[in-house]
Amino acid sequence: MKDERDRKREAAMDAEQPTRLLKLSRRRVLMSSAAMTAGALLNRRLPAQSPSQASSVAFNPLRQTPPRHWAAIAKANHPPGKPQDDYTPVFTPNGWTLPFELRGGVKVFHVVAEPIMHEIANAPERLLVECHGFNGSFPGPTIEVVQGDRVRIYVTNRLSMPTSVHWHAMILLCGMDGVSGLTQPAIAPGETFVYEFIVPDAGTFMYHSHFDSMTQEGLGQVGMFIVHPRDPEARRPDCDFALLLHEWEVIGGASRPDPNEMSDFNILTINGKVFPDTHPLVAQLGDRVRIRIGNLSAMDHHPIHLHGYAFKVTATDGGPIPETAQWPETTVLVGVGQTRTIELFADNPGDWIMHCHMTHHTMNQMGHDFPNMIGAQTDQVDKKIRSLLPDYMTMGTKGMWDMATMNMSVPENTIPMKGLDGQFGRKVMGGMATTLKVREHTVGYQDPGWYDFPKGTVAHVATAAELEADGIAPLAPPRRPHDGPGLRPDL
Ligand SMILES: [Cu+2]
Repeated sequence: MKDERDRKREAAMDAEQPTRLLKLSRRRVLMSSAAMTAGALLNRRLPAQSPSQASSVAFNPLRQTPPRHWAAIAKANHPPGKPQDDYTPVFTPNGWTLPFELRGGVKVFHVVAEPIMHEIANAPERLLVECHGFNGSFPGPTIEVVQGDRVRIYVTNRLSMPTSVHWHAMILLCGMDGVSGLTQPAIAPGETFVYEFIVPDAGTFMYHSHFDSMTQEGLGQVGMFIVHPRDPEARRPDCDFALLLHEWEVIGGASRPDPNEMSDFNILTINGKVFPDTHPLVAQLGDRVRIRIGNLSAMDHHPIHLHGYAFKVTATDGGPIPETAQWPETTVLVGVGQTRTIELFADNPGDWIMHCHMTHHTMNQMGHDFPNMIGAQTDQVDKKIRSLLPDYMTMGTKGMWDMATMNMSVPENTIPMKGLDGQFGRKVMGGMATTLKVREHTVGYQDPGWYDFPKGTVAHVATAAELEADGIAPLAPPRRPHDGPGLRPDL
């Protein structure tokens, strides 16, 4: 039987949120109110901060919280940060940084949302897509400022549909958040809106459409927004890279990515390019390297794996991670809508691949909806079909690799087989991958070409003498799983 208090509580909730009550059982209501009571008691027991603890945190009006003291931030009145003097400019491989004009101490930017043709891969296997972008490119140009800068950003809509721009993960006054319908009207085609704010926090942020996000973010209205710390004592990296991850479904022969696709993506890009068209990250031996990775893919989180190094995740889109809380990684998971900043000390020269470790994300348009032919014996079938089609050959019996090495004809504007022609042959990998090239001498971020391996440091075909010395039997011909036991000694 319900007691009087329950009846009153339910009646009160009913009045406030009639739909919510339908979903909450009385038991759950009681449990949540019990949890709230416990939480309140626990809160009361938390020790008060001692005066010494409080004063050990230096006052920084840019980081005042809570509530954010916007007036104090405005009063701080910092001069506009200068590239080189105040920060090491970020390098966006295959991309560019949006220039600004200084007007009365304010950095003025102009962002233009527009439909574009974008080249994902260039000749000989070329892929052009009809997408959206900012200022003629996908992803949009990197916006780069210094914490405390006052910025004024004009956004012009040259699309045939309304739009808006959201400054992703930046903590701003609500009216500058760029969420159409909620914090501002949508920007109509042909209109220009203006956003103005003082940038309160340093970090790796992004910007993207917040109107019909599935369509517009999906079609490429995305970009990176880098804020360097104002603190002159902050450690500056020698190289600073900005990478933005994205994904599309582009059906073979088509040029319009399908933003309605929910799960099957076949074009996975870093700064709008697929490997091997991604420009390498070039660092000099001894450099402190910072790599900022953002993910505005539609549906996939990407575990980005770097060879040759263990790095530390030093910041997320929520802010810097204290040094004592950082741990080493070789793979960093960058979820949709997240940024991760990693840092490493370039002490291991070479050509190091950096790629999403989801194997389908490094395959371009190959491997999708393809029947599983691995290991199939098709000689007899092929012979029969050849009487009708003289060049016929069943493909995929040795995986995707055999297809990548034959010059199969594919629809125009399609890149199923694009892979790397490296100094040791063809690498069957495309999509979400790039390389970190560490050299003794570099010229800016210019691609230094292939790594010149010191003699005797590359894995090679074992010689007869090596095999004999270590008692390894020279290799047998290929076998099939049911050809009898393998080399396990107990079988
Ligand atoms: Cu991935």
